[in-house]
Amino acid sequence: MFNKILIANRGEIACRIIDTAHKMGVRCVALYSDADKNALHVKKADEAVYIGPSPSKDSYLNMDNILAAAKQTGAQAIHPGYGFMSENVDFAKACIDNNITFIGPPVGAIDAMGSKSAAKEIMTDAGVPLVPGYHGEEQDPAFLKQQSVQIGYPQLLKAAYGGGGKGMRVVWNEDEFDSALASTKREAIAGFGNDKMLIERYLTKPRHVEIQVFCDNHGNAVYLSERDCSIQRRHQKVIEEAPAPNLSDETRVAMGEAAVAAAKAIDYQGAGTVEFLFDEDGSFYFMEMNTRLQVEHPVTEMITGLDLVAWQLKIASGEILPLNQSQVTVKGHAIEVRVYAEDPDNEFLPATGVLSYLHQPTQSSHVRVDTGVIQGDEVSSFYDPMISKLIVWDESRELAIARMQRALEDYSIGGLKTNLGFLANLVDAQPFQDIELDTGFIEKHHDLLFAPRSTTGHTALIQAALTCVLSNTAQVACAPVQQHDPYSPWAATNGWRLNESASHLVELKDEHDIEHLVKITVSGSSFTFELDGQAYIVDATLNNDYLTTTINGHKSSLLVETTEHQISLFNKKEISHFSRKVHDGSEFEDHSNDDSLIAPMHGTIVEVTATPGQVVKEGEVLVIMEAMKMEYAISAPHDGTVSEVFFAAGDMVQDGAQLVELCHGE
Ligand code: MV4
Repeated sequence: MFNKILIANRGEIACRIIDTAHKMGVRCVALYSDADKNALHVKKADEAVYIGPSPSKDSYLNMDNILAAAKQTGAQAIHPGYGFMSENVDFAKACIDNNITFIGPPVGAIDAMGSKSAAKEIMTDAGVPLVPGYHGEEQDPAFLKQQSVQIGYPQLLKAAYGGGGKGMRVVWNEDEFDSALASTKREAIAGFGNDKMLIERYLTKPRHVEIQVFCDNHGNAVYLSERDCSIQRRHQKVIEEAPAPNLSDETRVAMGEAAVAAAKAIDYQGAGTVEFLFDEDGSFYFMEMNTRLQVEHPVTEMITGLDLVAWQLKIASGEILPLNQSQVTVKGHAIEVRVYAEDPDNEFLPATGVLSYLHQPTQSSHVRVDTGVIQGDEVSSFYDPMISKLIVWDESRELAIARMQRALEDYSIGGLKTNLGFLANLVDAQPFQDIELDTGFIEKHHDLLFAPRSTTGHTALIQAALTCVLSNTAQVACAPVQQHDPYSPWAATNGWRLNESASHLVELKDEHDIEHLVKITVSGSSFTFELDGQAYIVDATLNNDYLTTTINGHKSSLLVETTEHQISLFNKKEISHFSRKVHDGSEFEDHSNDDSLIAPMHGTIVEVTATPGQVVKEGEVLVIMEAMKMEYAISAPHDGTVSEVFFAAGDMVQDGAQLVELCHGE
């Protein structure tokens, strides 16, 4: 096994590789560009080497700088991750020439899969099923026309050196062929420097099903189940799952064995993915082979319980495969979504900005988040704007979908647009849940997937909820404070009872009778809202009937009116009304540390009624503090004796400061 490897990548995959390498006792060298000098993968690594300016071509694609970094640090091997240099034959060769192990397939295998037509030739010899068509050397247009007529329509013209959906053209009838061939060849020359064409019968509603294969350097090969990646947008995968639903066991085995045959046909070593088109009639056809670890590999890890990066390191250092085919087991169902900084309402335009708020779902054996960013990081335009991969696992697909729905509800990002709402619509969509999967899914269900998650704008909800809370008249989420003096301001049942977590739940109903549960977290003098995966940092003041809010930096004011059960917003011409419900606040009760009464926010101590040695009853007010122009009672969460008091009237306290220590008993 290696002592030290260099990761020639960044972001989540670099972090993910480092995590496994460290578990195996392997030290890691990270690379960073100007934009990544404070990135998470740099912090995680044992060493880090600057490799150039932010643009990829000057850094993560700069072969000389990468190799120089490996030699400078004594890295014995390089893991390319995915993208960047992961399928670059020249880079793989350069590693070998510098006596550095390339953690990936042999150069010959990368080369062989570089051309679609060459790959198909190899697959034909290996008995791997291909879509009926032509992928030969003869490229005379008249000859190709003959082939086109024989294959029939619709058919697909594909550039042999194309990829990711580029250099493809659907031909619906014979009349279209000549012009389609000429234009696709021109595109191929411009895009790939090679206009060799192949022709295939066009499958109109295929699924994309891929097989994970692993081969060692001793002739062993296994497949590790399959993944369905049919739901893509412009050839970018959006959601992936394993195993592929609704496949017969016979099909699974046949695809797996075909994938292994494909890998063996090119003397493959390491992790590979064989992609198939799965037709409506149950047939499957080789599409292409990817000679790298895929972005979506975690769903395979979740159902097999294997660490594929660990397998890569073992195989690259000459070990034999850890399991044979009969030892590979599959349990449950896993789903992955790719969380992106992008705007689904604006053609998924990449979004850039600072992740001013980042709340991820809690990780567990069911929920995994692979990410390369933390709150406060900037998502730049230099690299792929993926924020994270959210992966869930459960015993069945239905349970995994439910897990994903909850995880997406718990995922909130502030500071830039994300696709979280779109992803939530996707997993909620009945056609997805009914396994109506094919590569045209997003186009076909566009309206369903792009429907706003709420008919009411988030701004109005925030303004209404804040009016409700700041007006101090509404029945907001709180439990009534202990009535020790009915005339005291603390007798009011509308203050915020503290030593619970400083969160509030305001339930509003809009004019369309749609209910909205608005969770408000107080931190310092600001409020944080999480609505449909979007987080908002808000400052607000209510002076008489004027509410001024600054929402993610955008300031606005409006007239508001509150009655017993209604909040009205008068925003220029637009008037909106909300009705509200009372919550007892118990859903936010937090007894995690009952003996330490803490300040739930930054504020000033107004009165301390607790004294050391004092025996108190549950609910007895011990401290009164002021914050955001309101006063709050902090009461004893249980009977006990005050053991220590840490502050006095007039003191300023920070959010989370311990105010009183209370012990059980007298
Ligand atoms: C096809 C096809 C239908 N029929 N080939 C897209 C890019 C490359 N992976 C091959 N692709 C396709 N090849 C035949 N004969 C449909 C696609 C295709 C597709 C395939 C997998 C996942 C998403 C896709 C989106 C559009 C088209």
